[in-house]
Amino acid sequence: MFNNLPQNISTYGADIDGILYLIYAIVGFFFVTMEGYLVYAVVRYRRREGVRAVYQTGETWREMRWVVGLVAVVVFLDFLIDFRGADTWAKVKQDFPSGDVEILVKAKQFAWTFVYPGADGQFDTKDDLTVPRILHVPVHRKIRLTLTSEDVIHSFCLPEVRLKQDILPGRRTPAWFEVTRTGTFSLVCAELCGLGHTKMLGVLEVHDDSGYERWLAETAKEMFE
Ligand SMILES: [Cu+2]
Repeated sequence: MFNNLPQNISTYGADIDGILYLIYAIVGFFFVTMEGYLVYAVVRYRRREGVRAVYQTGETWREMRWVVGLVAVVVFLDFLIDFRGADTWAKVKQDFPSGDVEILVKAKQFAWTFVYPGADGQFDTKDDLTVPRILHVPVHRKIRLTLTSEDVIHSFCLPEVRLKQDILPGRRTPAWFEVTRTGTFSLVCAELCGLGHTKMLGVLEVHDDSGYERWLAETAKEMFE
């Protein structure tokens, strides 16, 4: 019923969705409880014929018990989410696995360009492949990205992979992912980067191994012949 997220095609997607659902559950519980009590109180204490309102001075310490108690509960829940989130953060943004495939991502107003190291496996050599708009990757492989921007702050976002990473001009930002199925998926810029921001669309094309090798060979052929 609450599953309105895009489909998950990433090895770490379930971890991120798990945190979202945990937050949904906690916030949902408080929302229903608090709003429920509000409605109850409005009905229960409404104005009624012949019933006089009572003036209450309040009791500081009794009220403080409620405030302190609820703050303690919320802080506890916050730690719960942090503990759960810390592992996922480390997995996605800190402990980068060595990549099976390395790709340089260049963002600029308003387009994506992807650079593949070519047959020699080295960047900045003659056989580098420069590909506009479509990010081609093999399925079930660890993809290491280096994200760069030529002008302003962009955000590299693959919704189905659950990866979103800001890109700052003048910096090389690492990212990684591994996809679990082949197909065509969305790639967007998730940072308002100028008037053409919404046109800054790309495509994530996930091939099987042989399809990827074939694509690499064909692209190299086209570029260097
Ligand atoms: Cu952008």
